[in-house]
Amino acid sequence: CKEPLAEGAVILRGFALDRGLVDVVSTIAKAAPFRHMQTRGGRQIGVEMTNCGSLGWVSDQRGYRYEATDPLTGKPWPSMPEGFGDLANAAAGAAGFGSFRPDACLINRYAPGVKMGLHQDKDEAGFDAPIVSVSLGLPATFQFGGIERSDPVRRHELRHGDVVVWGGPARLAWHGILTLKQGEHPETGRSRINLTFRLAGYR
Ligand code: MD3
Ligand code: FE
Repeated sequence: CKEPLAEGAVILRGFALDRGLVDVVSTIAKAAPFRHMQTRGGRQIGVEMTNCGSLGWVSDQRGYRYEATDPLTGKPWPSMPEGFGDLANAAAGAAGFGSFRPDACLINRYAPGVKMGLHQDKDEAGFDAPIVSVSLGLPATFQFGGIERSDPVRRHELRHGDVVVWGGPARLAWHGILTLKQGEHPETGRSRINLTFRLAGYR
C-alpha cells in the first residue's frame, strides 16, 4: 500500500510487519545498549539511541558524526542483520529506487513525552542514496517540510510496521517527530522504535 508524501518520498504502510524486527532490536541492544547521547552544547538528547552496521551515528561535545566504534563499549557496532539490510533494499526498490545497501542503521527509542525537533539529515558523506525509515511500536506524528526551514510543514501519522523511503528532492527535507503520546504497544510496551537506514560513508 503506497502513499506518496512528496516528490521523492513515499510511505509503505505495513511493509515491515511480521518480520520479527522488535526481537532483533532487543538482541542488538544487549550488545550496544540504548543510551542518551549529548549534544555539542552538552545537553542530553531525549531520544535513546543505538546503532548497527559498519557505521553508527554519534553525538557528543565534539558534534554529530558517524563512527565505526561504539563509544560506550569501545567495540564495533553490532553488524547489520541480514534481515535489516534486505528489508531496507526491498523498501527502496518498492519505492522506485535502485539497489540500496545501507552501511548504517540508527535505532531511535522514544518514550512518551519525547520528541525530535525539526532537522535535516546531512551528516552522511553523500546524498545520492535514499534513506529508509521503519516505525515500530507506539504511533507518532511525523512532521515533513521542504528544503528550506521556512517551508510549510505537513503532519502524517506513522504506525507500527510503516516504512518511509526518502530520496531525490526529499532527501534534504526538514523533518521531525512530535511529542510521543502515552500508550502501550503489545510488542514494544510504552515506547516507539524507529530504524533509520542510511548510506553514511563513501561508496
Ligand atoms: C525525511 N528520525 O533519526 S524517521 C532521524 O522517527 C530521524 O526517529 C525520525 O529523523 C524518527 O534522523 C524520523 C523519518 C525520516 C528519516 C530521515 C529523513 C525522515 C526523513 C531524511 C530526509 C527526509
Ligand atoms: Fe532525521
